[in-house]
Amino acid sequence: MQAESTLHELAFGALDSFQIEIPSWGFANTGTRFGKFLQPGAASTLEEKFSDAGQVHKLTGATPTMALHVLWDLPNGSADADAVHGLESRYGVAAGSINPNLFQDQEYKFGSLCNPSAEIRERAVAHMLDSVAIATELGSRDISLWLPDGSNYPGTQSIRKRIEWLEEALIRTHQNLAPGQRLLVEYKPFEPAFYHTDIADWGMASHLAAKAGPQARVLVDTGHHYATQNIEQIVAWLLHTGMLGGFHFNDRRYADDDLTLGSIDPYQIFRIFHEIQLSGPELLRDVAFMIDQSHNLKGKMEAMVQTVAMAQELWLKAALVNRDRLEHLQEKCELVKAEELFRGTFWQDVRPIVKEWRALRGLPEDPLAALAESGYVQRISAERGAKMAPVTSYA
Ligand code: LRH
Ligand code: MN
Repeated sequence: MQAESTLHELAFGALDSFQIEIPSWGFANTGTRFGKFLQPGAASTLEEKFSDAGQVHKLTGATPTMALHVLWDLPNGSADADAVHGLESRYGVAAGSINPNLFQDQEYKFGSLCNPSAEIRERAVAHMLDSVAIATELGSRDISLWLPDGSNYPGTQSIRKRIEWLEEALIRTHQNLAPGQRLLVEYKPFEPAFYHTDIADWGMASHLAAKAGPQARVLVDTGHHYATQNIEQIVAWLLHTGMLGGFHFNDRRYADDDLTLGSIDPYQIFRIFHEIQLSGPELLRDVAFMIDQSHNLKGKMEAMVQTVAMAQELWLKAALVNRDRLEHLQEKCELVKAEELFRGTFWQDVRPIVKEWRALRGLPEDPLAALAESGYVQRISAERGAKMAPVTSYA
C-alpha cells in the first residue's frame, strides 16, 4: 500500500481531474419497444433537464456539462441557443456535446446519410450542418454522431455505395467545423438495423473519421459491442492510432441494454480506465467521458448520481494501479503477480478516500444520501407529475 501522503495526493489528483458528461435524455421518460413506465419526476422540458443536471453536479462536483440531443432538446435548432445560455447560468451546468438526430423522421426509413435518395441524403447533411451551427452557437466542442442507418435483409441495399455516400457526408460536415470543434463518430453493430449497420465497428468508424478530416475522432459506446469483444483492446488501438475521441459509458448483460455504469461488470470499466490512464493525464483533454443510459426502472436522479459516484470510484481504483511495478512484472511475465497486482488494486475499497475527497471539496460525503435528504425528487415529482403526458413515442 503506497505511503499515506502519496496515496492521498494521487487519489485527490485523480478525483479532481475526473469529469463526466451527463445525457439530457437520462432524465426523460424512456422505455423499450415493449413499453415505457412513466415517472412523475421525469424531465420533459429543457429547463427541467438543466435543473436535474445542476443538482447532480452540486451533489458530485464531477458533471459540469450536459449532452444535448438536437430534436429532443433543441426542436428549433440554433434558435434555442439563447434560452440555453440562460439555463446554463441559472443551473450551473454548460451545454456539452451536440447529438444530431437522424433516427426519428419517417423519411429516414431506408437511411439518412446513407439513403439511396440523394434528396433525403441532402436533408440529412443539412441536419448535420445545423447541428454544427448549434454547437458553434453554444460553444460546444463536440458534435457526436450516431447513425442508425443500415438494412434488415441481404441484397436489399448496396453496402459499397452507402460507404461512399457516408464518406462524402462526413467530409462535408467536417469542412463546416469551427477550429477546435470535433466530429465524434459512434459505431454500433446492430439495432435498429438487423442485417447490416453502416457504421458497425471501430474500424469502420476510424476509417470514416480519418477520411473526414483531422478534427474527427471515434466515440466508443461500451454497450455497442458483441459480448465476446475485448473493449479495452479496442480502446488501446484507438489510443495508439490517435483516433479516440470519447466514450458513452453504460453497462449491459446482453446487447445495448443502456444499464447503469458498473452495474453488471465494473471490472470492464476499470480495465478501460487503466488503458486511458496509461496514456497519461495530458490525454484526458482529448477524451470526452460521457454517460449514455436510459433509466427505465430506476429513479432517474438516483440512477444518475449512482452512476457518477461509481465512475469516480472506478477511475480512482485505476489511478491506484502501481503502473511501474505492473510494467516490470509484465516484462518479466510474472503472470500471477501481475494479475494479483492489477485485480488486487480493483478489489481495494476506495469509498472511504472518496468520502474524504468530497468533504475536502465541500461536497456531500454520500451524494445519494444527500439527494434523498434534499427532497429534490419529491419536489420535482409533485411539480411535474401533474402534467405527466400519457405514453406516446419512445423518448
Ligand atoms: C444509440 C445511442 C446513441 C444515442 C442514443 C440515445 O444506441 O447509443 O449514442 O444517440 O443511444
Ligand atoms: Mn451512445
